[in-house]
Amino acid sequence: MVDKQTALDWYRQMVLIRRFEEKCAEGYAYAKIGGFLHLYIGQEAVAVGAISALNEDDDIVTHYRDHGHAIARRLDTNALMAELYGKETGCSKGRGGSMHLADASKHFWGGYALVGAHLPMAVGMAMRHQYTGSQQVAMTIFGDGSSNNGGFHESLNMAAVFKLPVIFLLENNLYSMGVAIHRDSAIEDLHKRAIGYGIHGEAVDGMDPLAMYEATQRAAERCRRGEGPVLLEAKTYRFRGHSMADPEYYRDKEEVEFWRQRDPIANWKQRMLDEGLATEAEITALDESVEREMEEAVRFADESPDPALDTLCDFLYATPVENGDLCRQQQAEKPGYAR
Ligand SMILES: Cc1ncc(C[n+]2csc(CCOP(=O)(O)OP(=O)(O)O)c2C)c(N)n1
Ligand SMILES: [Mg+2]
Repeated sequence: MVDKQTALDWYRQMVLIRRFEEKCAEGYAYAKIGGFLHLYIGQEAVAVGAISALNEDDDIVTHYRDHGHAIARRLDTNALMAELYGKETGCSKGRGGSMHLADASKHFWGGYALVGAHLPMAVGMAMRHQYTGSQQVAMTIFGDGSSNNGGFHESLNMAAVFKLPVIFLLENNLYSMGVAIHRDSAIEDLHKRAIGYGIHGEAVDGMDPLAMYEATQRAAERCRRGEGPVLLEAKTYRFRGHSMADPEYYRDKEEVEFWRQRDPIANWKQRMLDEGLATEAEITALDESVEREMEEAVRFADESPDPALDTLCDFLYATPVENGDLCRQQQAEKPGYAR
Protein backbone atom coordinates (compact mmCIF):
# COMPACT_ATOMS: atom_id res chain seq x y z
CA MET A 1 0.00 0.00 0.00
CA VAL A 2 1.08 3.61 -0.48
CA ASP A 3 1.76 6.13 2.29
CA LYS A 4 -0.97 8.30 3.78
CA GLN A 5 -0.14 11.43 1.82
CA THR A 6 -0.20 9.60 -1.51
CA ALA A 7 -3.43 7.77 -0.65
CA LEU A 8 -5.16 11.06 0.18
CA ASP A 9 -3.73 12.77 -2.88
CA TRP A 10 -5.03 10.05 -5.20
CA TYR A 11 -8.42 10.19 -3.51
CA ARG A 12 -8.58 13.96 -3.97
CA GLN A 13 -7.55 13.74 -7.61
CA MET A 14 -10.20 11.12 -8.38
CA VAL A 15 -12.91 13.16 -6.64
CA LEU A 16 -11.70 16.27 -8.45
CA ILE A 17 -12.09 14.54 -11.81
CA ARG A 18 -15.58 13.33 -10.95
CA ARG A 19 -16.84 16.67 -9.63
CA PHE A 20 -15.23 18.50 -12.53
CA GLU A 21 -17.14 16.31 -14.94
CA GLU A 22 -20.41 16.67 -13.05
CA LYS A 23 -19.95 20.43 -13.41
CA CYS A 24 -19.26 19.90 -17.12
CA ALA A 25 -22.54 17.98 -17.49
CA GLU A 26 -24.34 20.88 -15.79
CA GLY A 27 -22.59 23.42 -17.98
CA TYR A 28 -23.60 21.41 -21.04
CA ALA A 29 -27.24 21.30 -19.92
CA TYR A 30 -27.16 25.10 -19.53
CA ALA A 31 -25.56 25.43 -23.00
CA LYS A 32 -22.48 27.03 -21.47
CA ILE A 33 -20.47 24.20 -23.06
CA GLY A 34 -20.99 23.35 -26.70
CA GLY A 35 -19.78 20.71 -29.14
CA PHE A 36 -19.08 17.18 -28.00
CA LEU A 37 -18.59 16.22 -24.37
CA HIS A 38 -17.32 12.79 -23.39
CA LEU A 39 -17.30 12.10 -19.67
CA TYR A 40 -14.67 9.96 -17.96
CA ILE A 41 -16.72 9.17 -14.85
CA GLY A 42 -15.96 5.60 -13.69
CA GLN A 43 -12.48 5.54 -15.22
CA GLU A 44 -10.77 7.95 -12.77
CA ALA A 45 -8.41 5.37 -11.28
CA VAL A 46 -6.80 4.76 -14.66
CA ALA A 47 -5.68 8.35 -15.11
CA VAL A 48 -4.68 8.98 -11.52
CA GLY A 49 -2.74 5.73 -11.01
CA ALA A 50 -1.01 5.72 -14.40
CA ILE A 51 -0.08 9.39 -14.58
CA SER A 52 1.21 9.44 -10.98
CA ALA A 53 3.75 6.81 -11.99
CA LEU A 54 5.33 9.01 -14.68
CA ASN A 55 7.87 11.78 -14.33
CA GLU A 56 6.71 15.34 -14.97
CA ASP A 57 8.70 15.53 -18.20
CA ASP A 58 7.36 12.28 -19.64
CA ASP A 59 5.06 13.04 -22.56
CA ILE A 60 1.35 12.32 -22.63
CA VAL A 61 -0.78 12.35 -25.75
CA THR A 62 -4.36 11.23 -25.37
CA HIS A 63 -7.80 10.87 -26.90
CA TYR A 64 -10.91 13.01 -26.66
CA ARG A 65 -12.05 11.55 -23.32
CA ASP A 66 -9.30 13.65 -21.82
CA HIS A 67 -10.52 15.65 -18.79
CA GLY A 68 -9.32 13.05 -16.29
CA HIS A 69 -5.89 12.81 -17.88
CA ALA A 70 -5.47 16.59 -17.87
CA ILE A 71 -6.47 16.85 -14.21
CA ALA A 72 -4.19 13.98 -13.22
CA ARG A 73 -1.34 15.79 -15.04
CA ARG A 74 -2.18 18.77 -12.79
CA LEU A 75 -3.38 21.19 -15.43
CA ASP A 76 -5.08 24.11 -13.75
CA THR A 77 -8.80 23.39 -13.26
CA ASN A 78 -9.74 27.05 -13.87
CA ALA A 79 -8.01 26.95 -17.26
CA LEU A 80 -9.59 23.58 -18.05
CA MET A 81 -13.13 24.69 -17.24
CA ALA A 82 -12.58 27.92 -19.17
CA GLU A 83 -11.44 25.86 -22.14
CA LEU A 84 -14.67 23.88 -22.05
CA TYR A 85 -16.59 27.17 -21.89
CA GLY A 86 -14.69 28.34 -24.99
CA LYS A 87 -13.08 31.25 -23.16
CA GLU A 88 -9.87 33.14 -23.89
CA THR A 89 -8.46 32.06 -20.50
CA GLY A 90 -8.77 28.37 -21.41
CA CYS A 91 -5.68 26.17 -21.61
CA SER A 92 -6.00 26.14 -25.43
CA LYS A 93 -7.29 29.74 -25.47
CA GLY A 94 -10.84 28.50 -25.92
CA ARG A 95 -10.14 27.15 -29.41
CA GLY A 96 -9.94 23.48 -28.48
CA GLY A 97 -12.77 22.76 -26.09
CA SER A 98 -13.36 19.46 -24.35
CA MET A 99 -11.52 17.26 -26.83
CA HIS A 100 -8.37 19.34 -27.18
CA LEU A 101 -7.10 20.11 -23.72
CA ALA A 102 -3.36 20.74 -23.84
CA ASP A 103 -0.49 22.36 -21.97
CA ALA A 104 2.94 22.08 -23.55
CA SER A 105 4.64 23.26 -20.34
CA LYS A 106 3.32 20.10 -18.66
CA HIS A 107 4.26 17.80 -21.53
CA PHE A 108 0.55 17.25 -22.02
CA TRP A 109 0.21 17.35 -25.78
CA GLY A 110 -3.49 17.09 -25.98
CA GLY A 111 -6.63 15.30 -26.46
CA TYR A 112 -7.26 14.28 -30.08
CA ALA A 113 -10.66 13.73 -31.65
CA LEU A 114 -9.68 11.32 -34.40
CA VAL A 115 -9.82 7.78 -33.09
CA GLY A 116 -6.36 6.19 -33.08
CA ALA A 117 -4.72 9.02 -35.01
CA HIS A 118 -2.68 10.28 -32.07
CA LEU A 119 -0.79 7.05 -31.38
CA PRO A 120 1.85 7.75 -34.07
CA MET A 121 2.59 11.08 -32.37
CA ALA A 122 3.69 9.27 -29.23
CA VAL A 123 5.93 7.09 -31.37
CA GLY A 124 7.53 10.22 -32.81
CA MET A 125 8.07 11.69 -29.37
CA ALA A 126 9.63 8.45 -28.16
CA MET A 127 11.90 8.39 -31.18
CA ARG A 128 13.21 11.77 -30.13
CA HIS A 129 13.77 10.57 -26.56
CA GLN A 130 15.70 7.56 -27.78
CA TYR A 131 17.74 9.65 -30.22
CA THR A 132 18.71 12.22 -27.60
CA GLY A 133 19.13 9.63 -24.84
CA SER A 134 16.87 11.71 -22.60
CA GLN A 135 15.41 8.84 -20.53
CA GLN A 136 11.94 10.32 -21.04
CA VAL A 137 8.99 8.11 -21.88
CA ALA A 138 5.96 8.88 -24.07
CA MET A 139 2.59 7.57 -22.99
CA THR A 140 -0.40 7.49 -25.29
CA ILE A 141 -3.88 6.80 -24.00
CA PHE A 142 -6.72 5.46 -26.14
CA GLY A 143 -9.79 3.25 -26.07
CA ASP A 144 -10.60 -0.34 -26.97
CA GLY A 145 -12.26 0.76 -30.21
CA SER A 146 -9.12 2.64 -31.23
CA SER A 147 -7.13 -0.57 -31.09
CA ASN A 148 -9.06 -1.73 -34.17
CA ASN A 149 -7.81 1.26 -36.12
CA GLY A 150 -4.83 1.08 -38.49
CA GLY A 151 -2.87 3.65 -36.49
CA PHE A 152 -2.67 1.16 -33.63
CA HIS A 153 -0.93 -1.44 -35.77
CA GLU A 154 1.49 0.97 -37.38
CA SER A 155 2.41 2.52 -34.06
CA LEU A 156 2.96 -0.69 -32.12
CA ASN A 157 4.90 -2.25 -34.95
CA MET A 158 7.21 0.72 -35.43
CA ALA A 159 7.72 1.22 -31.69
CA ALA A 160 8.56 -2.48 -31.34
CA VAL A 161 10.97 -2.52 -34.29
CA PHE A 162 12.94 0.42 -32.88
CA LYS A 163 12.44 -0.54 -29.20
CA LEU A 164 11.04 2.91 -28.49
CA PRO A 165 10.08 4.07 -24.98
CA VAL A 166 6.30 4.20 -25.46
CA ILE A 167 3.62 3.12 -23.05
CA PHE A 168 0.45 2.30 -24.96
CA LEU A 169 -2.27 2.68 -22.35
CA LEU A 170 -5.48 1.14 -23.63
CA GLU A 171 -8.58 2.02 -21.60
CA ASN A 172 -10.84 -0.95 -22.24
CA ASN A 173 -14.27 0.29 -21.14
CA LEU A 174 -15.97 -2.43 -23.19
CA TYR A 175 -17.66 -0.08 -25.67
CA SER A 176 -16.88 2.01 -28.71
CA MET A 177 -19.74 4.46 -28.79
CA GLY A 178 -22.73 2.07 -28.71
CA VAL A 179 -20.85 -0.98 -29.99
CA ALA A 180 -20.01 -3.69 -27.45
CA ILE A 181 -16.50 -5.08 -27.62
CA HIS A 182 -17.57 -8.57 -28.69
CA ARG A 183 -19.14 -7.03 -31.81
CA ASP A 184 -16.07 -5.14 -33.03
CA SER A 185 -13.02 -6.94 -31.66
CA ALA A 186 -11.83 -10.40 -32.66
CA ILE A 187 -10.49 -10.83 -29.11
CA GLU A 188 -11.60 -9.10 -25.92
CA ASP A 189 -8.40 -9.37 -23.86
CA LEU A 190 -6.74 -6.67 -25.86
CA HIS A 191 -3.35 -6.75 -24.13
CA LYS A 192 -2.82 -10.08 -25.91
CA ARG A 193 -2.36 -8.11 -29.11
CA ALA A 194 1.10 -7.30 -27.76
CA ILE A 195 2.16 -10.83 -28.71
CA GLY A 196 1.75 -9.94 -32.37
CA TYR A 197 4.42 -7.26 -31.98
CA GLY A 198 6.77 -9.22 -29.72
CA ILE A 199 6.35 -6.70 -26.91
CA HIS A 200 5.24 -6.90 -23.30
CA GLY A 201 1.48 -6.69 -22.70
CA GLU A 202 -0.37 -6.69 -19.42
CA ALA A 203 -3.96 -6.46 -18.16
CA VAL A 204 -4.51 -4.18 -15.16
CA ASP A 205 -7.46 -3.54 -12.87
CA GLY A 206 -8.45 -0.10 -14.10
CA MET A 207 -10.73 0.46 -11.11
CA ASP A 208 -7.75 0.39 -8.72
CA PRO A 209 -5.32 3.35 -8.74
CA LEU A 210 -2.63 1.33 -6.97
CA ALA A 211 -2.72 -1.46 -9.56
CA MET A 212 -2.53 1.18 -12.30
CA TYR A 213 0.36 2.94 -10.59
CA GLU A 214 2.42 -0.22 -10.14
CA ALA A 215 1.84 -1.50 -13.66
CA THR A 216 2.70 1.88 -15.21
CA GLN A 217 5.80 2.17 -13.07
CA ARG A 218 6.98 -1.26 -14.26
CA ALA A 219 6.20 -0.29 -17.86
CA ALA A 220 8.12 2.99 -17.55
CA GLU A 221 11.11 1.19 -16.07
CA ARG A 222 11.14 -1.24 -18.98
CA CYS A 223 11.03 1.68 -21.40
CA ARG A 224 13.83 3.53 -19.63
CA ARG A 225 15.98 0.40 -19.64
CA GLY A 226 15.66 0.36 -23.42
CA GLU A 227 13.55 -2.80 -23.52
CA GLY A 228 10.98 -1.27 -25.84
CA PRO A 229 7.28 -0.41 -25.70
CA VAL A 230 4.63 -1.87 -23.43
CA LEU A 231 0.90 -2.34 -24.02
CA LEU A 232 -1.13 -1.88 -20.84
CA GLU A 233 -4.80 -2.78 -20.95
CA ALA A 234 -6.78 -1.13 -18.15
CA LYS A 235 -10.01 -3.04 -17.55
CA THR A 236 -12.47 -0.29 -16.78
CA TYR A 237 -15.98 1.03 -17.44
CA ARG A 238 -17.60 4.36 -18.15
CA PHE A 239 -20.62 4.97 -15.95
CA ARG A 240 -22.12 7.57 -18.29
CA GLY A 241 -22.96 7.38 -21.97
CA HIS A 242 -20.39 7.72 -24.74
CA SER A 243 -21.14 11.42 -25.00
CA MET A 244 -23.89 13.70 -23.76
CA ALA A 245 -25.94 12.74 -26.82
CA ASP A 246 -26.07 9.04 -25.93
CA PRO A 247 -29.44 7.59 -24.78
CA GLU A 248 -27.65 4.31 -23.81
CA TYR A 249 -30.06 1.85 -25.37
CA TYR A 250 -27.29 -0.68 -25.96
CA ARG A 251 -26.47 -1.85 -22.42
CA ASP A 252 -28.65 -3.04 -19.60
CA LYS A 253 -28.94 -1.53 -16.16
CA GLU A 254 -27.67 -4.68 -14.42
CA GLU A 255 -24.36 -4.40 -16.20
CA VAL A 256 -23.99 -0.74 -15.26
CA GLU A 257 -24.92 -1.58 -11.67
CA PHE A 258 -22.36 -4.41 -11.56
CA TRP A 259 -19.61 -1.97 -12.49
CA ARG A 260 -20.90 0.77 -10.19
CA GLN A 261 -20.22 -1.63 -7.33
CA ARG A 262 -16.59 -1.37 -8.37
CA ASP A 263 -16.59 2.44 -8.21
CA PRO A 264 -12.92 3.41 -7.91
CA ILE A 265 -13.61 6.34 -5.58
CA ALA A 266 -15.93 4.57 -3.12
CA ASN A 267 -13.62 1.57 -2.99
CA TRP A 268 -10.45 3.60 -2.51
CA LYS A 269 -12.13 5.56 0.27
CA GLN A 270 -13.11 2.32 2.01
CA ARG A 271 -9.61 0.96 1.60
CA MET A 272 -8.08 4.05 3.17
CA LEU A 273 -10.47 3.79 6.12
CA ASP A 274 -9.89 0.03 6.52
CA GLU A 275 -6.13 0.44 6.49
CA GLY A 276 -6.20 3.37 8.89
CA LEU A 277 -4.72 5.75 6.31
CA ALA A 278 -7.46 8.36 6.65
CA THR A 279 -10.29 9.37 8.94
CA GLU A 280 -13.81 10.29 7.86
CA ALA A 281 -13.03 13.87 8.90
CA GLU A 282 -9.95 14.05 6.68
CA ILE A 283 -11.93 12.70 3.75
CA THR A 284 -14.77 15.17 4.30
CA ALA A 285 -12.25 18.01 4.39
CA LEU A 286 -10.87 16.90 1.01
CA ASP A 287 -14.37 16.61 -0.46
CA GLU A 288 -15.11 20.15 0.68
CA SER A 289 -11.87 21.50 -0.75
CA VAL A 290 -12.78 19.95 -4.11
CA GLU A 291 -16.23 21.57 -3.97
CA ARG A 292 -14.60 24.96 -3.38
CA GLU A 293 -12.14 24.43 -6.22
CA MET A 294 -14.99 23.50 -8.57
CA GLU A 295 -17.12 26.48 -7.61
CA GLU A 296 -14.15 28.70 -8.32
CA ALA A 297 -13.47 26.97 -11.67
CA VAL A 298 -17.07 27.49 -12.82
CA ARG A 299 -17.06 31.11 -11.65
CA PHE A 300 -13.74 31.73 -13.41
CA ALA A 301 -14.95 30.13 -16.64
CA ASP A 302 -18.26 31.96 -16.58
CA GLU A 303 -16.74 35.37 -15.93
CA SER A 304 -13.83 35.03 -18.35
CA PRO A 305 -14.04 36.87 -21.68
CA ASP A 306 -14.81 35.21 -24.99
CA PRO A 307 -11.90 35.30 -27.46
CA ALA A 308 -11.98 38.65 -29.27
CA LEU A 309 -13.40 38.48 -32.80
CA ASP A 310 -10.24 39.90 -34.35
CA THR A 311 -8.28 36.92 -32.98
CA LEU A 312 -10.48 34.49 -34.94
CA CYS A 313 -7.62 33.66 -37.25
CA ASP A 314 -4.94 33.30 -34.60
CA PHE A 315 -3.41 29.95 -33.66
CA LEU A 316 -4.72 28.17 -36.74
CA TYR A 317 -1.40 27.49 -38.40
CA ALA A 318 2.03 26.74 -37.00
CA THR A 319 5.14 28.29 -38.50
CA PRO A 320 6.39 28.75 -41.23
CA VAL A 321 3.01 30.31 -42.12
CA GLU A 322 2.68 33.19 -39.67
CA ASN A 323 -0.08 32.59 -37.24
CA GLY A 324 -3.34 33.56 -38.82
CA ASP A 325 -1.84 35.26 -41.88
CA LEU A 326 -3.17 32.76 -44.38
CA CYS A 327 -6.59 32.90 -42.79
CA ARG A 328 -6.60 36.72 -42.84
CA GLN A 329 -5.53 36.70 -46.47
CA GLN A 330 -8.37 34.33 -47.32
CA GLN A 331 -10.82 36.49 -45.42
CA ALA A 332 -9.66 39.60 -47.23
CA GLU A 333 -10.11 37.86 -50.58
CA LYS A 334 -13.43 36.22 -49.66
CA PRO A 335 -15.01 37.85 -46.64
CA GLY A 336 -16.65 35.39 -44.26
CA TYR A 337 -14.67 32.49 -45.65
CA ALA A 338 -12.06 30.94 -43.39
CA ARG A 339 -10.73 27.46 -43.65
C1 LIG B 1 -11.09 8.07 -37.25
C2 LIG B 1 -12.40 8.20 -36.52
N1 LIG B 1 -13.41 7.35 -36.81
C3 LIG B 1 -14.58 7.44 -36.14
C4 LIG B 1 -14.76 8.41 -35.17
C5 LIG B 1 -16.07 8.48 -34.41
N2 LIG B 1 -15.87 7.98 -33.05
C6 LIG B 1 -15.71 8.84 -32.02
S1 LIG B 1 -15.46 8.03 -30.58
C7 LIG B 1 -15.58 6.52 -31.30
C8 LIG B 1 -15.45 5.28 -30.48
C9 LIG B 1 -14.11 5.04 -29.90
O1 LIG B 1 -14.19 4.10 -28.86
P1 LIG B 1 -12.99 3.77 -27.91
O2 LIG B 1 -11.71 3.87 -28.65
O3 LIG B 1 -13.27 2.48 -27.25
O4 LIG B 1 -12.97 4.97 -26.84
P2 LIG B 1 -14.02 5.37 -25.72
O5 LIG B 1 -14.94 6.38 -26.34
O6 LIG B 1 -14.74 4.14 -25.29
O7 LIG B 1 -13.23 5.98 -24.62
C10 LIG B 1 -15.82 6.66 -32.66
C11 LIG B 1 -15.98 5.53 -33.59
C12 LIG B 1 -13.69 9.29 -34.91
N3 LIG B 1 -13.74 10.23 -33.97
N4 LIG B 1 -12.52 9.14 -35.58
MG1 LIG C 1 -14.12 2.17 -25.35
